[in-house]
Amino acid sequence: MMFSRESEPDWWKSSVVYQVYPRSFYDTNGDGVGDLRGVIEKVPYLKSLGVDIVWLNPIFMTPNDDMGYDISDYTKINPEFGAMEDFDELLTTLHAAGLKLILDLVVNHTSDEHEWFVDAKSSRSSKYRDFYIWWPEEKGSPPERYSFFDSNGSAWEYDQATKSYYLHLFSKKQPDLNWDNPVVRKEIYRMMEYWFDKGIDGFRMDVITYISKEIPFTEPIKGVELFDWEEFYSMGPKLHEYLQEMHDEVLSKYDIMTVAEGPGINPENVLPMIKDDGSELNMAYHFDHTNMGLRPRRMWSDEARNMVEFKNINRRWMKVLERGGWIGTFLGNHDQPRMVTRWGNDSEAFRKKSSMLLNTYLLTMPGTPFCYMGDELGMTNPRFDDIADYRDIETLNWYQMVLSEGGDLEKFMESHKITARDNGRTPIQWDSTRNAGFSSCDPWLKMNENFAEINVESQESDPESCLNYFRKLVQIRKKYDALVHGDFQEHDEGHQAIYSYSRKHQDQRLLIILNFSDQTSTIQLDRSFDSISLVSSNYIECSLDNTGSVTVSPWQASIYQFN
Ligand code: ISL
Ligand code: CA
Repeated sequence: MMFSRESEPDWWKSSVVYQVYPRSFYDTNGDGVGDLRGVIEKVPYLKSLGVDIVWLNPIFMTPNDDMGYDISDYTKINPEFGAMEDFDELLTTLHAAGLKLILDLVVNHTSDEHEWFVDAKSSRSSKYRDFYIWWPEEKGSPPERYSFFDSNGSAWEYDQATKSYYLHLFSKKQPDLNWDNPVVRKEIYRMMEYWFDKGIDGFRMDVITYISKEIPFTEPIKGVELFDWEEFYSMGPKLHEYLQEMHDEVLSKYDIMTVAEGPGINPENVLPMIKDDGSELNMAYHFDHTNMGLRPRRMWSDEARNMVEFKNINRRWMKVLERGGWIGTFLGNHDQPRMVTRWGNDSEAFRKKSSMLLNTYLLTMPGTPFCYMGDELGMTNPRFDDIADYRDIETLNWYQMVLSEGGDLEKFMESHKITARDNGRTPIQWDSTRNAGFSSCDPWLKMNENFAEINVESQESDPESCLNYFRKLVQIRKKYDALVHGDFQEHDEGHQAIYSYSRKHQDQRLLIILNFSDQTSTIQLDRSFDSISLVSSNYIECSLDNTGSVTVSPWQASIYQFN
């Protein structure tokens, strides 16, 4: 597969992104909630990782119905996280350390406590009424639309005061904005300029693919599965018109990066949104792998670990790069379980090896790597037994739905020990003291009980630790341009467990072999390799003779250089 991109590499192509979920990063004022001063204090740690860009999840005023993805004021800092002065100091400190900062743009919806919605809801003649999407009751019931989070699954909430329904694809406290209203778009662009003028380096754009709705709503659509709704809601009729307007009005005026969180995108429909003429956004990331094999409400199935399908998905997305697009590569984030639990093996025997393998995957694949806080340590799922330990509206509302349907709660809880979003939101494990050094008081979400074994302090001093292996991989990514701009050539595509590929750019040739399994395997690569040398491996022994025959140990990840 050939797609070496000779064009001048934009800084966001060769950068490594590190995602900080501030609520769970580090608490400096003893309220059990991470804060901006906590991020400031940990900038030396962020710098030590070698990463280039920090992506902060939403830090704005919010009632926390969806942990900050329900914004009630876009230019005020959530007081739980601190004040604007703290933000200004954080930005200055990150820039002084040579790190860039991107924020989370959540403009598909606001909180229902945003002044726009409070006013819009007060009267049908409010000047903000058309900031949102209403269905007056005299038109009868609105056409069925699915809400990802709502406890009754419906995306329409009835408002008694104005005898109308309003649309919310997420919780009823997250009313969707009406992007067809030019005044809404103007307000959003002004808000974006406010943050760009403060010096931020870009935005990760929350469900940006949903902002253009199919209005007027057509007839109800029946029997749609959960992830098909992502397809249905995304890439609406005016999405490109709005993104091009956003580009012309705002994005084009700054040296910034933009990344679309892209539920519902596919390798065929995504290109217009991220083509390399820069007329819309810089890159996007998809969910084809993370949704793989999951049933509605993130119920687990063994298909979720089908490595052949995982490779097929990646192969389809490589075509986007071939055709001039750019993607973000991730396994973990604040909506995902811990990657070593979901994709690796978090048992005592293989947790470290598989964590190193997954970070090798992230840092050697094409596209910009998005590394999630704590995954550099090999942090695992907490596997909460009790629904009372969960805080995420998605899990709590789905639990209520299963309960009201008389469904199998035990099966739901067993599945969510693997798949629930809270698994990736437990506080960072800094050391082995109380609350893992995250806070002086009990945190907002229970710590993972294994923090005495898995924490930054114990790994800092261990040259063989996940943390130090992550640092090494970041340096390898920076050393070899082939890992950023090189092409992607697979070997042994059909293997159920081994993922092997080479990356080539100018005179650089790297071979990566990853064994996504507990078993030792011997494979015959589909070619021989001249003068091959080991660049890095998570095993001491890793034989590869120049006939292309290689024996790989469980969860072995090796990077070779060859001519
Ligand atoms: O809910 C989904 C289907 O399982 C996800 O694909 C969802 O559409 C996607 O993860 C969007 O997530 C983003 O928007 C949500 C917020 O809760 C998430 O934290 C954020 O990442 C609503 O703002
Ligand atoms: Ca705090």
